[in-house]
Amino acid sequence: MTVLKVPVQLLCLCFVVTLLAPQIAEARIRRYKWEVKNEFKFPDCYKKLMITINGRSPGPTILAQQGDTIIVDVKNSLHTENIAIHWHGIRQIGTPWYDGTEGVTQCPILPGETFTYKFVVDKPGTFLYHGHYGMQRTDGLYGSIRVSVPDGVIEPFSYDYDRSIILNDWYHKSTSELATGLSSNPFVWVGEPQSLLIQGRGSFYCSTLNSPNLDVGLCNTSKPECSPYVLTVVPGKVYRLRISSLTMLSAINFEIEGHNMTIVEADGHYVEPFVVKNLNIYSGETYSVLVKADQDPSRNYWATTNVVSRIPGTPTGLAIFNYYPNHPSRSPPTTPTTGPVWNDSDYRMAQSFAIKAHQDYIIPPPVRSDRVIILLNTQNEINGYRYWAVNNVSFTLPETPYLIALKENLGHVFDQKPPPENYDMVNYNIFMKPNNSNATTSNSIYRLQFNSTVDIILQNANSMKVNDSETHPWHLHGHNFWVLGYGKGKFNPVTDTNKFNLVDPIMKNTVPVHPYGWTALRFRADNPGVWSFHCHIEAHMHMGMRVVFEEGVEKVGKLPSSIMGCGKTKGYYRP
Ligand SMILES: *[C@@H]1O[C@H](CO)[C@@H](O)[C@H](O)[C@H]1NC(C)=O
Ligand SMILES: *[C@@H]1O[C@H](CO)[C@@H](O)[C@H](O)[C@H]1NC(C)=O
Ligand SMILES: *[C@@H]1O[C@H](CO)[C@@H](O)[C@H](O)[C@H]1NC(C)=O
Ligand SMILES: *[C@@H]1O[C@H](CO)[C@@H](O)[C@H](O)[C@H]1NC(C)=O
Ligand SMILES: *[C@@H]1O[C@H](CO)[C@@H](O)[C@H](O)[C@H]1NC(C)=O
Ligand SMILES: *[C@@H]1O[C@H](CO)[C@@H](O)[C@H](O)[C@H]1NC(C)=O
Ligand SMILES: *[C@@H]1O[C@H](CO)[C@@H](O)[C@H](O)[C@H]1NC(C)=O
Ligand SMILES: *[C@@H]1O[C@H](CO)[C@@H](O)[C@H](O)[C@H]1NC(C)=O
Ligand SMILES: [Cu+2]
Repeated sequence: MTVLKVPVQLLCLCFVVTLLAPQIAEARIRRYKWEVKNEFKFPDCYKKLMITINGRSPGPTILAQQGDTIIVDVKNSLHTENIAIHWHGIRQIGTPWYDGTEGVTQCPILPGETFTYKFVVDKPGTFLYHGHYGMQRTDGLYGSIRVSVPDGVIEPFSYDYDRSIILNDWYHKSTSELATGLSSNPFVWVGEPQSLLIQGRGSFYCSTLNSPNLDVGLCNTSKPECSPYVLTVVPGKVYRLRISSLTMLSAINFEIEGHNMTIVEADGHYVEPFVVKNLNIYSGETYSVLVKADQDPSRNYWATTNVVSRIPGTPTGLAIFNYYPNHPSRSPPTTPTTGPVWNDSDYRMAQSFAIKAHQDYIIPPPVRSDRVIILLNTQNEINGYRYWAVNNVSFTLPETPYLIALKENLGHVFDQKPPPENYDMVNYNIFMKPNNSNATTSNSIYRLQFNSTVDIILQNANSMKVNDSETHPWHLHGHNFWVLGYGKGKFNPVTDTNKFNLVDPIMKNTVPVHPYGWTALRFRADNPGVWSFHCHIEAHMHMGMRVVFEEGVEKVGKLPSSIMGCGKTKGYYRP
C-alpha cells in the first residue's frame, strides 16, 4: 500500500470532505493492489477451494482516516468466474458506480481484467468489504475496513488497543455447488454450515468424517492455518474489539468467557454504552465492544461463537483470549461457553431494542415520512422452484445494470411496473404456512423521489415449514437508516407508528427482522444512485430476497466506462 499526502482541494469529492469534516486539514490517498485468486486452503482443517485476496482470507484490512480516498486496483485472476467487490457501509456519495454490486451498479469484472475502485471514506467507524457477484463471499472473498477519526477528534470512550475480528460460518462445498442446489428443482438446501470461523480460522473435527477411504490430505488437524485465532491481552488493559459478521446463513452469539463487554459502536455510529455478557450479531452488522482484561491473568479464556435463531447444527467456534505472558496456545481449563438458548428470540429482540444512539451523537430523524413501504417477507414456490419473496415478488437481476440503464437511457431493460408497496394486511396470516399461489419473479424496482423521507416496514412471517419463522438481517446500500422500532406479530400502522422512537434511534446499515416480528426503518433518499436493499443471508438473497431503490439518478455524474461491457453495453470500451 502506498500513502500519498495530497491537499484536500486537489481531490475530487473534496466538497464532501470539507462539508462533513471541516476539521480535516488534508486527506490522504490510500492505494491498494489486490489480486483475487482461487487457492486450496484449510481454514478449518478441511481442504476448500477458496477465493483469496493477495493469498489471504480474510483479505488485507483497509486502514484509513475519515476523509481519505481509497483506490483499490482489483485484478481478477480467477480462471472461470466473474467478480465484483462491495464496500459495505460506505455510502459512495458522488461515486454510486463504485458500490460494487454486480447487476445493479456495474458489470462484472471478467477473468483477467483489472478494475479500479475509487471512493472517499466520509465517516469513521467499522466497515467491511466483500464479493457481491453471486454468492462468492461464501468462498472467502471478504475483509475489514477501519476508518479512524481525524487527528485531534476524541471519541466518546477510551481504550488501549484496537482489534478487528470477522465472524463467519463455513461450508466445505464450493459456492457453485451450493448455489446450483438452491436453483434446482427439486430444491437442494445448503444445510447448516460445517464450522464457524473467527477471523478466518475454525476447527472441523476431521475424526467425525470417519470414512475408511478418507484422504488424510483432505482434512488435516496439523495444519497451522486452522489453529484457533488468538487474541493476546495485557492484564489491566482495555481492548476495543471491532466485531463483525459476514456469515452465509447463521445468526451468531459472541461471548468471551468470564468477561463482560460494553457495546459502544454499531455500523459506524456511537451507541449509548451498555454492558452485555454476550453479543448477538447478524450477517452484515459491525459492532465495537470494549473489553477489559481484568480477570485472573494466570490462565487463558475461551472466546466463542454459537449459532442462534436456527437449531444449531454446527459446533461452537473457538478462539483463545490469551493473557500475556501465558502461552498463546494453552487451552483454557474450562468447557467453552455455549451461548444463550438458540430459540430465545425475546432475548435477542431485547438486545436489539437496547441499541440507542449515544446521547452526545444523536442525529434526529425527520419527524414524519413521505412514503411508507411495507415489505412482507415470505418463502414461495414458483413452478416447483423455491424462492424468497417480498410482497410476492422474488427479485431477479436484469442483464444490464440498473444504474447504467437508467443513466444512459438504454430503454426498458427491466420491468417498468413498480413492485407492490404493501401486502393484504387484513387477510394475510403471518403465522401460517403461506399458500404461495400468486408469487412471481421480477426485476422491477422502487423509484423514490429524491430527498424524500421513506419508511420501510419489514414484516416477518411463517416460512414454508409449519411453525417456523427465520431471522433476516436486511442491509441497505448507499445510506444509513434510523431504526425506529421493533415489534412482535403483525405491524399495526396506527398504534405501532405512534410508538416509533424519534428521540434517540440508532442509525445503521443492517438490521434484523426477528421471527414473526417487524422492524421499522426511516431513511432520506438523498444519495443519487441505484441501491440494493437485501437480506444479508447469501442463500436468501440468491433466492430473491432483495429489492432495489432508485433515487435522483438524473443527478448522477458521468459514469466511468469501466463499469460497462455487459447487457446492452456489450462491446463498450473497457480500459
Ligand atoms: C498435515 O499437515 C502438516 C502440516 O502442514 C504436514 O506436515 C503433513 O504432511 C500433512 N499431512 C498430510 C497427510 O498431508
Ligand atoms: C458482568 O455484568 C453483570 C451485570 O452487570 C455483573 O453482575 C457481573 O458481575 C459482571 N461480570 C464481570 C466479570 O464483570
Ligand atoms: C425452544 O426449543 C425447545 C426445543 O428445542 C422447546 O422445548 C422450547 O419450548 C423452545 N423455547 C422457546 C422460547 O420457543
Ligand atoms: C400474495 O399472494 C397471496 C396469496 O398467494 C395473497 O394473499 C396476497 O394478497 C398477495 N400479496 C400481494 C402483495 O400481492
Ligand atoms: C391459505 O388458504 C387457506 C384456505 O383458503 C386459508 O385458510 C389460509 O388462511 C391461507 N393462508 C394464508 C397464510 O393466507
Ligand atoms: C391471485 O391473484 C388473482 C388475480 O389477481 C386473484 O383473483 C386470486 O384471488 C389471487 N389468489 C390468492 C390466493 O390470493
Ligand atoms: C433535502 O431536504 C432537507 C430537509 O427538507 C433540506 O434541508 C435540504 O436542503 C434538501 N436537500 C436538497 C439537495 O434538496
Ligand atoms: C405450531 O404451534 C402451535 C402453537 O404453538 C401448536 O399448537 C401446534 O401444535 C404447532 N404445530 C406443529 C406442527 O408443531
Ligand atoms: Cu433472509
